[in-house]
Amino acid sequence: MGLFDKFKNIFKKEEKEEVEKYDKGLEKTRNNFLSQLLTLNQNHKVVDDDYFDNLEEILIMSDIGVNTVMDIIDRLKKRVKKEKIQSPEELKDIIVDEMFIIYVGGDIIVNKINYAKEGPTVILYVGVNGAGKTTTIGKMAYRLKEEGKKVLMIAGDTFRAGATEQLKEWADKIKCDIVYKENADPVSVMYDGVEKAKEENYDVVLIDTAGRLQNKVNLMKELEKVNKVIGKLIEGAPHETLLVLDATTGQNGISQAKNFKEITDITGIVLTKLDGTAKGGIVLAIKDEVGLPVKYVGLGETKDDLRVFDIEKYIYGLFKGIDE
Ligand SMILES: Nc1nc2c(ncn2[C@@H]2O[C@H](COP(=O)(O)OP(=O)(O)O)[C@@H](O)[C@H]2O)c(=O)[nH]1
Ligand SMILES: [Mg+2]
Repeated sequence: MGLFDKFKNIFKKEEKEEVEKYDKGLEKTRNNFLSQLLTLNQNHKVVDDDYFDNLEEILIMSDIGVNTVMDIIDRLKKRVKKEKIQSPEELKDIIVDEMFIIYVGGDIIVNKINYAKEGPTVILYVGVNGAGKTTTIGKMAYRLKEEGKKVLMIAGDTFRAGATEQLKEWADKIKCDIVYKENADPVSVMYDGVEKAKEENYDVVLIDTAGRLQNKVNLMKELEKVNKVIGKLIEGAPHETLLVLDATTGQNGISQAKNFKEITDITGIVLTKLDGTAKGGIVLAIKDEVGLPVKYVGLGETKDDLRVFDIEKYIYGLFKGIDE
């Protein structure tokens, strides 16, 4: 039995709601990718070079990333040879398996938040303008509050007009505490917020940051300062620095991730707007080409649309209907 059938059996019994969320969120990607794959299979009686050329193109079009696609194709070719596979029908299961393997590799995937053993856990959100940082913080705060945690949001983006207002709206909507200061230096807002969190025993602190400082060096200096100030108040903080990436930007997201990795110590990725793109294959490229785990995915704009990333549900969502 291939992985797809395995996932299908598991998900039939449990986690229905979660699976449906992924299912819906990946609809655009699946409609594009899976229909092309099925057409390809219909048009080819045998798995030959022409088949692989076409498959390669389909995978690249889903924004899986050229290098990652090459890896997948290589592995598929080896298996075809070894297992003497002839028809595309037989290859279907193996494509699912290999896409899963390319993500998981030999790694133990950790997408849990590294919570502090004691005191507040501080999570910093970075990423370019419009990636979805503020929205993600709103959704994340909602999730954590539902889990019973005492959550504080800090409006650390003091550059962008309206950014503080936007976070305040979220705070209102989900009834979350927030620290903000108009016309202030971001580091001073963060200082006040983290200090409050420490004194008033908050469980989790979510810090919003500005998307862009004129250049890489400035951003690096700013984040160094932020890390130093926060780390002085709470040992080990920030416990997580999550890079927020917009899935609809495709391969551009990959280069953003590589850049940010050089600027600061990124501990994970939040991939937003997966619901709004047909190029959801970017998840695989991030892991393979950037080497960072996707910890959360955004599957819509409402408070309920953030999910812990789950590769099994993702793969299932991508291939749902392949067996029909
Ligand atoms: N469809 C969809 N839209 C999203 C998602 N995450 C964020 N957005 C939208 O993307 C836009 C920019 O988000 P924002 O949080 O302001 O980005 P920031 O500049 O990084 O803080 C907003 O209109 C959000 O509603 C998502 O997962 N799905
Ligand atoms: Mg923002």
